[in-house]
Amino acid sequence: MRLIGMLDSPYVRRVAVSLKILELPFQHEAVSVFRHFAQFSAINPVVKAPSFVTDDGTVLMDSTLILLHVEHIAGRSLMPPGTPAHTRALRRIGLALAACDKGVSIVYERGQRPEEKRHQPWMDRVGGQMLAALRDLESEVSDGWFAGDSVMQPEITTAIGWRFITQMLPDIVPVADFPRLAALSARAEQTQAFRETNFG
Ligand SMILES: N[C@@H](CCC(=O)N[C@@H](CS)C(=O)NCC(=O)O)C(=O)O
Repeated sequence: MRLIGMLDSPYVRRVAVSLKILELPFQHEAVSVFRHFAQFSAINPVVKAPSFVTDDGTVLMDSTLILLHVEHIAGRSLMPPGTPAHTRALRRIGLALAACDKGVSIVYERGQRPEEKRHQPWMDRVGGQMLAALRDLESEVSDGWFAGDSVMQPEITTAIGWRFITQMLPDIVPVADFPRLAALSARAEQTQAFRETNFG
């Protein structure tokens, strides 16, 4: 199994960390959607990170779909059992992914669009959506992990999203307003799976 994409992508990193936690061996290829476009295109012409090449050579994309596949292979889920816990987990992952999507949009606006073509009201709107997702997520975090003792997909995606957003957009996020997210992220980053799949 091959995981294609840079670990500064929160989507690539959530798959990498999940694979480590599920103890599934994989080959990581740090190919950038921008700097290595031609190399990426040769693997997946759609150039979406993460791309994931299965053992039979099928190219999957979208981190959530890739996670469904790897959990299927592992015969183990990183989602909590029981409908109420599962529903809460989906809500938290949804918030974390929405925050990442908005963060990525801003990073691309800043990195790809010439300054004179940027539309500040749009940037403000996207930034507001990102902060709204983070605020709702902050209100869901208690001390420690979301629930129980183990790192599951809600913690993985939340911690990775927080690290990505605060690293890439420090001017937009008032970090002091999110002490629980900061604590969850710090705790997650100390675990072996996170240390082995370092941001960047
Ligand atoms: N919903 C997708 C989002 C993936 C995504 O947007 N990845 C970015 C890298 S962070 C990408 O592929 N960018 C290149 C592009 O969209 O052209 C997922 O969860 O995998």
